[in-house]
Amino acid sequence: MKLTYLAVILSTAASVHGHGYLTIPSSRTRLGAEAGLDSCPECNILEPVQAWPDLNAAPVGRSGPCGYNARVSIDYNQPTANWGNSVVARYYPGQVVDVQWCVDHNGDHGGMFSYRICQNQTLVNKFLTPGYLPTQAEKQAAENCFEAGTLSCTDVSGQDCGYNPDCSPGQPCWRNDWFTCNAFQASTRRACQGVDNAPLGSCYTSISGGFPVTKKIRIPNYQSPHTLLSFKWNSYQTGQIYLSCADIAITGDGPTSQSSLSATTLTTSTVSSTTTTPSASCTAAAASVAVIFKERATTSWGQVIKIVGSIPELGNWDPSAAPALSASEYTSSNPVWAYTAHLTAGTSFQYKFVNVASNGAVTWESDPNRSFTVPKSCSTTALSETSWR
Ligand SMILES: *[C@@H]1O[C@H](CO)[C@@H](O)[C@H](O)[C@H]1NC(C)=O
Ligand SMILES: *[C@@H]1O[C@H](CO)[C@@H](O)[C@H](O)[C@H]1NC(C)=O
Ligand SMILES: [Cu+2]
Repeated sequence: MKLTYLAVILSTAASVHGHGYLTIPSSRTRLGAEAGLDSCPECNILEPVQAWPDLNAAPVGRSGPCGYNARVSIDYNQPTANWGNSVVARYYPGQVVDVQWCVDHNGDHGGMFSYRICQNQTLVNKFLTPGYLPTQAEKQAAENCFEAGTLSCTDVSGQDCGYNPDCSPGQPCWRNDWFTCNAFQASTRRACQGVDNAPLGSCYTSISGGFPVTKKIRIPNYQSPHTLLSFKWNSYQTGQIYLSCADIAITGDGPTSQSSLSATTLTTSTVSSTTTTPSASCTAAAASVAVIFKERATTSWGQVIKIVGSIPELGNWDPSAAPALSASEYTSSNPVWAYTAHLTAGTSFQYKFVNVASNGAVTWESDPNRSFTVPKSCSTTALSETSWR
């Protein structure tokens, strides 16, 4: 896996600026920042290493698959009271989920990033034992397993896979430019947009404000009540690798909405009526919550209702990036559009519905903005049906 250790003599490009970390699902690093323990969550850096173009060459060292922040001397591979004891999100095998990392305005070093899941529970358990600090050898063994478990970007059909190491050097998806502008070395255009077209500060970094980088991953066909999703960003511009991880569950529960129940429950002999009952191990404070929106809006053929709002899951106010509602329940007498979002518990946001015509023209609902706070609950939450205004 790793060959030789090449100590890279860093140029001044390394600087003091920072950088990036996994934000959705909530990484241990994010929890460290929210607990007030980590004053620079984007500063979890493995350095100096050869980060490019051989993405697997560098030994992971003390950083491990969850990251070590030398600024604040926090080893995120070791569970503490603030992270690692319970899961922050529950997924099912094969589920396509939104993930997000946050890159600092001043620390976009280009390169490629990947999401990884190690399917060897024996190796992962070293990182789940309360108080236990994994050894360097355990960190490396786990890192090799995470590398082997890289989640292919192309597993999610239709996704733009620039910046993901699915492909080989020379292919168009093999990228080394900047995430924020697609303008590597265009210094005056630094951090102009963000790949999500989200405003600066849409996610938290301590130095210059963050731009979210939102992607989808497909959870592998693997089950574990507690495992880790590891994020790794290989910097192009500096000899640095950024690592963080989130505690997740992958269980066979599958979707709970009526429309998708059939396929997953018919084969099960013990179907119960507990589709919205949180399981005993569900940690209410940190779960991903299914939130159902229903909007009554009479539309003409070719028009689509979308929900657009202030969080990445709702397009950061960009209708072109916002999810469309489904018209599967729509009838002329009951013109209802519906959408189930998977949102982080406790998130507050504003939103509106928009009507997008087939030619792309967008009609917004009138003011004021709607607002909602995701409950800290593991159950599916259905908002009251609203009407176009
Ligand atoms: C998981 O890792 C352990 C420790 O390295 C190893 O002994 C075991 O064979 C691995 N299991 C699988 C299924 O690869
Ligand atoms: C709704 O939110 C948008 C985006 O934050 C903002 O520009 C607009 O002023 C808000 N509208 C009202 C009426 O508050
Ligand atoms: Cu940096």
